[in-house]
Amino acid sequence: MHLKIHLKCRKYEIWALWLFSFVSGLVLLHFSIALILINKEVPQSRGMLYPRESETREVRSLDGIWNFVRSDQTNPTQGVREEWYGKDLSRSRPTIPMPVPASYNDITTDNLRDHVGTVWYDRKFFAPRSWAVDQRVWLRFGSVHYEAYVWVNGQKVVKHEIGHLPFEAEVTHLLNYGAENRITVMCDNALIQTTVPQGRITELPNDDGMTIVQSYTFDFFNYAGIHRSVHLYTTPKTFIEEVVITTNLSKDNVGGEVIYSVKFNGSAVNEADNSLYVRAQLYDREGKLVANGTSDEELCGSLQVDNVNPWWPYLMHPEPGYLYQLEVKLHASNDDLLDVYRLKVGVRTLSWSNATFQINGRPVYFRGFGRHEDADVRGKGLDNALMVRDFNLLKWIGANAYRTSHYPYSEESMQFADEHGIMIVDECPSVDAENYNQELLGKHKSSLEQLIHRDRNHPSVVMWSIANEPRTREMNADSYFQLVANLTRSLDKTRPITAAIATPWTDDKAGRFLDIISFNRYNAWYSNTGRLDMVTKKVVEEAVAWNKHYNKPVIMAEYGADTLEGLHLQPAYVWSEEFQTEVFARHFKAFDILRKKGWFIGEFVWNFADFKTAQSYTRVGGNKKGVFTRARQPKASAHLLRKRYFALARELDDSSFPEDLFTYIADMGKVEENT
Ligand code: BDP
Repeated sequence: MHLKIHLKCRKYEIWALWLFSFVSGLVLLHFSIALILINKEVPQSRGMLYPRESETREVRSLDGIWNFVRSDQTNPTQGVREEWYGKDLSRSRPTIPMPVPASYNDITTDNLRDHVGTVWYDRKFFAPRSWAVDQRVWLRFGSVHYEAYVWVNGQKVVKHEIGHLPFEAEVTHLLNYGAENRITVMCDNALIQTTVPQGRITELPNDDGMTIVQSYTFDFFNYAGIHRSVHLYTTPKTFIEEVVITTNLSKDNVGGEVIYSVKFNGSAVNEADNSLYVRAQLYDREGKLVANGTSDEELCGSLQVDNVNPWWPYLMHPEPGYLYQLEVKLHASNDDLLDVYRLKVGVRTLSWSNATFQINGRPVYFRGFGRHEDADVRGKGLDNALMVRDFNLLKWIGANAYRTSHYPYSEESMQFADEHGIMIVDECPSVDAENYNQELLGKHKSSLEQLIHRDRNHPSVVMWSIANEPRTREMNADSYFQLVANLTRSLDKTRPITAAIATPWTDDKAGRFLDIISFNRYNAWYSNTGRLDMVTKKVVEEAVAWNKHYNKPVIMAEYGADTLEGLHLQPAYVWSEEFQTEVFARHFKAFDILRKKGWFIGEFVWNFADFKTAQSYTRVGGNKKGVFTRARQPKASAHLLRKRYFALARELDDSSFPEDLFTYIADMGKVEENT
């Protein structure tokens, strides 16, 4: 019912908003002057444990080639009104094959790339007969961008708004067991002033009449579709719904503690029966049992680990990314085993002050990247080959961290970061936020609630980023960010909060609500273009000013220069490989001055790799600020950055240089002797 009402509203909303959105910015701006933002509760996520097989659970992938239809841009709700979900899509419209997971934009040769509005997917699958008995079946999406409506066998199942985040629903009662089933998904990519991130839809005259155009201020392509894996999985009737982990270390890092809290769900269990319990067992990398215990009545407990192997970041320890396996067994009061779920756990502590950020009691200096989930053809679709290649490059270059700019990355990549000791600044999908309004605030908070719910157990996640480049000088930015930061803190007190800010510190109204200040600045690129002699001092001055103003640790979260691989110009000139290299070197000088001050705790290059953007005359095939090309090959600057990051690792973390870091030039001993 709710779905229908929503869709009906959307019919008008789409037309109303699409036709009048060009004035909506103005209207919202006017309203916002008088608007008082109210702190409303956000819906709480439930469940959503990553699908894993166990002796009580089965997992099946629905990835593959689905059938696909694009709606008429001027009639985005037609499929809903005509109930396309009630039968095979191919009976309503001619379908084309579409891979899942993938963005749909770059798959075909026509202008599907710039389609605005709804598209439809469907496919068939079998539900085995064995699933009919005594269990539940769940349908889970890793992410669909931006908004998804899902039907199974013509029955509505779930609706989810905000891309890059998982959602799921129980489908036990909707499946035909031992028979074929159909899943249908409608996906809407429209971004308006109350979506996260924001965008605008306008109607513009073209050569044949009118056309609908999506625009946005953020600098990456609004790829859309079923971006991550689709799973069916089973659980027992009474099952483990959530596991929350926190960890502690003794002062000398020898004793570890894993504190767990489990939630179960299950109507089969008598409400009054509070003698359900959890057995928790912790295994080390070799599979040896190192701790075990039984929960209290609330299903909480803690495990003590002697001679613990703490989770350390890459290059900070010879064995980075150490993970234990926690086995959680839910038992009935008569000791019957109800459900088993296993997850990886890293034991580490975080602490921060106005001058430092520490992991396991040791100060951290971040050296890393802003990144994107982006690749040729598949867009933002999950791609294991790309993910593994990217982690190889991160390790090759000596980075210890990245920010998930500008939205949550795949769960698979978060698990990979845990395993490889790469620290994550975990960012929600708010980018370039402006025209602050109540609806936007609700969704922004919800995006953080969902993100924290999803990622709270990852040792790699060391910080929450609550926004990228919000317009923090605007009216209401202070109350807006106070509410967003308060919610984040209330959901997780174990990690600090940051936001990447580009508003000059003099005008900023959000920094005081953060624990760590991150700033983005493009000296010699967007300001004083080409002036390599106007970088170092400016970076030092700005970082010092942020620190003085807020008395908090400071990170430079973005700096860089667009670079066309293969373009060489000496002396250095914008867009050339020489220029990017020089821009980096001028920043390194600033960072080294800043590092001595103590409170400067990290440098993040923009960007790890070239990526696609909307079409514009400032972007040649996309944003070219990558240290790697879009095909993940190094530009000249990558070799310089590698030397810097390993030099930092040696100085700060006592790690050694890789053998191939320096190319042989001459016998340096002899050269030095002769000078
Ligand atoms: C920054 C944004 C980032 C852009 C970058 C750029 O945070 O998303 O891609 O500028 O213009 O302002 O390259």
